[in-house]
Amino acid sequence: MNKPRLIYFDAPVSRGEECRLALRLAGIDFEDVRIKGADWPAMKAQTPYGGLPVLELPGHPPLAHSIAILVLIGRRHGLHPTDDFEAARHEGVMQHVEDLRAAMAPTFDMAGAEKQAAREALAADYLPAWGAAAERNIEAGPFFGGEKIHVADLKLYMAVRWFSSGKVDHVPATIFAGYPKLMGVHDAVRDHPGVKSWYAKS
Ligand SMILES: N[C@@H](CCC(=O)N[C@@H](CS)C(=O)NCC(=O)O)C(=O)O
Repeated sequence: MNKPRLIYFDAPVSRGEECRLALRLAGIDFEDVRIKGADWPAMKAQTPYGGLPVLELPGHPPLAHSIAILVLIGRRHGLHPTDDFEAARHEGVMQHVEDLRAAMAPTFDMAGAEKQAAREALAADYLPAWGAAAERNIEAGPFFGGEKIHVADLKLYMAVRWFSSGKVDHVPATIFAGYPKLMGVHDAVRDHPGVKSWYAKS
């Protein structure tokens, strides 16, 4: 292995895409390994914890769990706070995004009326509470920690972008529209030159 490899599914979404964006913003030349769904079952047990993304760095065992990957990239490349308390605050909001994904996850295996009821219940209660909690933890903006982009912003961006896309059935695309700081983080990441350059490449 000559250069870092980021292994994820073949889709520009979620935990894998936020790690790709972090590597891009860090200026790291990496191999963007995209796994087809059909190949995953045979690979799953070979990964550290049975999930993707996995980051492979020359000279190290594979690293899993998106927060660990993001924090490592961030610490090494100026995309995670150097102050330990502020760093922990950023790790907290990243866990907040993981909590959101965990709340949504059971609905992926549902269909029909069951899925609709579960999603509408989340949209009525959990999702607004999630947005309000994110909002009150964002300081002056435009990013989570202020003027500078960090890896935590990438994780917030991917979460908000997912809902704003309108592709989450039975949840209004405007679910987070009432949280201007949260939407501000989304917009600031979307408009960041490094992020724009990643999407311009394809
Ligand atoms: N805590 C892990 C979760 C990893 C995870 O569940 N990844 C999903 C894709 S976003 C996955 O690998 N799903 C397939 C599976 O669990 O078999 C992280 O933050 O990376």
